[in-house]
Amino acid sequence: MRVPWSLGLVGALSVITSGCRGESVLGMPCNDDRECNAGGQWCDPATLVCVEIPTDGGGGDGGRRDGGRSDAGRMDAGGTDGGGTDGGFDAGFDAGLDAGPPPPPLDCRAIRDLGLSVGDGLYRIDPDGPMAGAAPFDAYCDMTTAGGGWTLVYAYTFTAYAAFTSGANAVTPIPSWPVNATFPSVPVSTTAPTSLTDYAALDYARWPELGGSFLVLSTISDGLVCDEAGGSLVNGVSGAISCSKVIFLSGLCPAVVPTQFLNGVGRRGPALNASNYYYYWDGTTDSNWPTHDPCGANMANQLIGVGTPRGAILLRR
Ligand SMILES: [Ca+2]
Repeated sequence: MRVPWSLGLVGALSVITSGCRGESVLGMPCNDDRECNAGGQWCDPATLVCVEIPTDGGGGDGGRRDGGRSDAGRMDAGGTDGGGTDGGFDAGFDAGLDAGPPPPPLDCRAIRDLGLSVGDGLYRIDPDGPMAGAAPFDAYCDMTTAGGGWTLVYAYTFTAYAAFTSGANAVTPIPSWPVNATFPSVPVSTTAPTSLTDYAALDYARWPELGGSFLVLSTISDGLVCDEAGGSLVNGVSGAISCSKVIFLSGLCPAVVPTQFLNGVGRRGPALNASNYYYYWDGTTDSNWPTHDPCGANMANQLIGVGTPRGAILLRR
């Protein structure tokens, strides 16, 4: 899969810093610079041992930089090939590599703010920062809706869309968010989705890293942007939210937005509430149904007959 050049770029940089980030591997045998990735180290081609990168300039470091770049130009770990974009990457980063490659951006908003967005798609991010925590990963960024900079953390479909109000219907999968565990649940996902149709969810414990504002997109209801106002979706705190409707699919209730986030503790999933459920992420197949009512009245006002019924939650700082 081809990726925009800046994806190759951020993917590239993350390859260098992925793996045993932050651990000293000085003196360890190696075959590749990436095995000596603690920063300031590389695989000496003469000895095949991890050593400190020489700090002297001159012609001698040309090979080192080339080696780093050519490895970096591929997103080997992710299976995506940015090879065709090496030229732009090389040209843009020749000057800066002596200081070490920059880490992947924290999230989609950072990519947007850095001017590196090339539109909606996959980007390598590292939400808990470089040199610590979890490894970088590829995330889908919405760079166009409501200002862009949104990181996709959850994409889902339905177990029984055609019988929407049946108890058998639920969103699927569900994130690892708190719900009443006594009910039979659809599968729980902790793998970041790579597109709006890659039905999966980033580990819910990591959602706060990506910000408290959220964008809800669905092919069967209206799109919302919400900010925390006491309630917090990412922290599972029931309370007030401040929302605006940004996608008008239904033609219904254009002025109605939810005003409360309700966490999933004690129920079958969290919900956004207006006069009643607006979005209800019911994840159980024995009862209840996953309301997607653009009028926020817990009615079956979702669009019917949609070819790819689905929904998504994206986050932004
Ligand atoms: Ca159900």
